[in-house]
Amino acid sequence: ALVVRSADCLLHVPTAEIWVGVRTPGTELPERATRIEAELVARGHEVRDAAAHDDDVLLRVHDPRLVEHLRTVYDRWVAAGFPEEPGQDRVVPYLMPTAGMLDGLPEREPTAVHAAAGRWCYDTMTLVGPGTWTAARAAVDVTLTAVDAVVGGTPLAYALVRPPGHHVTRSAYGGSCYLNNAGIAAQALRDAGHERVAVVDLDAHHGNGTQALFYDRADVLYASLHVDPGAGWFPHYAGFADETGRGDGVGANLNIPLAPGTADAAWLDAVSRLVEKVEASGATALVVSLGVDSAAADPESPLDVSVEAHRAAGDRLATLGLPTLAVQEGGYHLESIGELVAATLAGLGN
Ligand code: SP5
Ligand code: ZN
Repeated sequence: ALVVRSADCLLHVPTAEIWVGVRTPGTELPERATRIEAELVARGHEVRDAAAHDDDVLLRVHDPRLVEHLRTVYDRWVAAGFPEEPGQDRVVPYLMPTAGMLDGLPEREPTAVHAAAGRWCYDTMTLVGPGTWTAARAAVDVTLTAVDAVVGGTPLAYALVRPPGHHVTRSAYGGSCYLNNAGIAAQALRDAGHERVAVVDLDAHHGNGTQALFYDRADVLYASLHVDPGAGWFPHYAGFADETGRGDGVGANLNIPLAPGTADAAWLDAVSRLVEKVEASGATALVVSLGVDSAAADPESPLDVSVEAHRAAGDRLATLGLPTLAVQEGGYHLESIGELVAATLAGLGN
């Protein structure tokens, strides 16, 4: 695979995430990317730096106000005098204006930055620091550079991005994600002339953001396997099997929730069902949301999938014979993240 990367993706350094009110160490760390890159370099993959791209696709996938918020909120936060404690210089929402709170009131933009912090974010785990915007925007450049390669005839490109993206909807970020790289890739492939694009999401968590971006559309299929949100797992409110699309998008969304403890055989059966769905859709290009947090050793999911099964998943997806762009999502076990990604790409490259 052609590997596309950017040093700027390392500038987002989440020192913490706040979960159930407790400040815990960050998990979506820069070392994830350096580990993956080292492994892929060792295996002889060609590595290319991202080229700058304009905001065109980004602003059609996301609400421009979300993009502007992410671009400016850290500086506004600091200018407003937050925070006072050293080492805690991170934007954290304190109030999220839920649909139930607003209850039909006219839409208003809050004056205070500490209120704006919750206007575009739906959890307390996804903090914004000094390098967050630069890294998230660099991930978009990496993704679009990889799209260019695929459109230019490269059969398999891999966007080595962080922060990840599949939890971001049109106007709300969360789940350690800020901008939806895979969604931007799918839209860019559509714009390049692919009439139908499939997104297959292998991350252990449901990609609620990507699903939401394309839920009403027939031209982008979203198909995902993930730990059952009904068993108490993030993102809790999306990822159920009865979510099959809406309006023009009916039938263009497939969720396969898996019980905690699901291991290779059942996981690969689910991969095959995703492959069949893509085949039936008539898609001419494939985006793989390549999270590797289903691995047995991963601290963030209860799935129990081996390195060999990741290779086999790549093999099965490769039988589609489609131009393919793999985009990095989650995966938090630093000791094995490199070999998990390398194994999946080895399968995809067959
Ligand atoms: C891209 C991706 O894989 N996002 C995953 C976000 C889900 N995170 C849920 C975290 C739930 C609690 N984790 C506690 C970890 C304490 N450090
Ligand atoms: Zn995940």
